[in-house]
Parts: sequence; C-alpha cells; structure tokens
Amino acid sequence: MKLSVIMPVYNERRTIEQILSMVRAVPIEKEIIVVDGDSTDGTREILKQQEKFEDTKVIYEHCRKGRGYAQKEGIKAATGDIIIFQDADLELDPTQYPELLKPIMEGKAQVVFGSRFLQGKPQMTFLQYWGNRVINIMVNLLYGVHLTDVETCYQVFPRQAIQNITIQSNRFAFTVELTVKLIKKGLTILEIPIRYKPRSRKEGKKLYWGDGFASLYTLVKYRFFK
Ligand SMILES: Nc1nc2c(ncn2[C@@H]2O[C@H](COP(=O)(O)OP(=O)(O)OP(=O)(O)O)[C@@H](O)[C@H]2O)c(=O)[nH]1
Ligand SMILES: [Mg+2]
Repeated sequence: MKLSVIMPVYNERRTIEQILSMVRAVPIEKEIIVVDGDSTDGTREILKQQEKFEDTKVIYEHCRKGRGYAQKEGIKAATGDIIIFQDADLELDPTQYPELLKPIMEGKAQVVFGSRFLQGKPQMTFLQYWGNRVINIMVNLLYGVHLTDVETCYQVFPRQAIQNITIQSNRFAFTVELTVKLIKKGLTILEIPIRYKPRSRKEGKKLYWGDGFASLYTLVKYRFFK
C-alpha cells in the first residue's frame, strides 16, 4: 500500500521544509508530490534542494493557477494507491496519517475525512468558523449526509475512486466539489477527529471569504444543475 501525499504550495518558505520533514517522518510507504504555483518568496529554491529526496517529486507551474488546479496536477502525477492532501503550512499534523488510513486499509470505509470539528471548536476566526459551518450544513441538507467537516484538507481516498470524477474548480472550491462528487458516486465518507491549529492571514493563509461563496455556489450547482 503506497500513499500519495499531494501538497499544493504557494509562497510558504517559512514552513515548507519543516512540513516536508514531518511528512517524511510518518512511517508509511509514500511519495510526496509538491505542486508549486510559481512561488516568488524563495520557496522554489528550497524545493530544488528537496528534490534530492527520492520520495519527493516537485511540479513547477509556470503561473499561479489556484490550489484546486495544483491538486488536480498532483492527482495526475500520483502513482500511489491512496491519496491525501497536505497543505504546506503547519495547520495539520501528518502524524495523524496512520489513523486516517486505517479504516480504508481495514475495508471499513471507502473514503475518510479528518474532521476539525469533532473534538470541540477549533480556534478559528468567527468568519472562518461560520463559513465552514454554513457550507457544511448546506451539504448535509442538499445531499442527505451527516458530515461535520466537508472543507477539510485531509480528504483520504483510493486513487481509483476518483478515476471517473472530473473536478472543474481550480481554486479552493475544489474541496467541496470533490466532496459532493464522492457523495454522488455513492461512496461512504467516514470522519475521524483531527487536531487543527489554524494560522492567520498574516502567517500566510490564502483562503478568503470569496472562496466561501464560490464553494456555496459549487455545492448548489452540482445538486440541481449538473
Ligand atoms: N500551487 C498552488 N498552491 C496554492 C495556491 N493557493 C494556495 N496554495 C497552497 O494551498 C495550501 C492551502 O492554503 P491556505 O491558505 O493554508 O488555505 P487553507 O485555509 O488552509 O485551506 P483549507 O485547508 O482548504 O482550509 C497552502 O499550502 C498554500 O500554499 C495556488 O494558487 N497554487
Ligand atoms: Mg492551510
């Protein structure tokens, strides 16, 4: 069983090395596919050094095309059996991978999501918290599921589960589009609590409120019009 860790990166020179070594330290057979969105802060130079590790492949985009686009490029290049996404910040801890993979390996779930809301309320801003809640409630209502975190970065699934799924979103709405398409395909999603340490915009967070609206539009569109 090989894991493909797909890591979209844009201007993360402060954390890229640390997160890569944290991912490498997880005792699982894996490949790491970093997709750089034409970073301008020195991240690319750091990535050039990181390519010396046999488990690390870097895709250098010619211009910034969005996190979702990078995730799609990563999926195309992946050769592992199971896929997980990893942001290049330190919001989520890779030591949680074994727990996330276990239900899939044991055949107890087809898809696993790490939920940031199953262990109490994370330290998010008001807007982030309610943005997440509203999108989540809408997915539950419109798609008849009982999920708590449809916007999580830790979406874990067998690579072949998305072979016939095409994702249109190139930005942050990728996550919710993938969620609703997995649901529409009839796959069951099991949630597992994860620890989450949100970072602020000052620390480099790139998600903004407009992405929340794009996600809402996406989840309504695929329920009624596609
Ligand atoms: N290649 C690429 N990576 C990007 C782009 N925009 C953001 N990223 C990366 O995507 C990851 C997520 O960005 P964040 O700003 O942390 O967003 P977030 O709020 O944590 O997003 P969620 O995990 O979905 O909640 C980070 O590693 C970013 O560097 C982009 O346009 N291209
Ligand atoms: Mg992040």
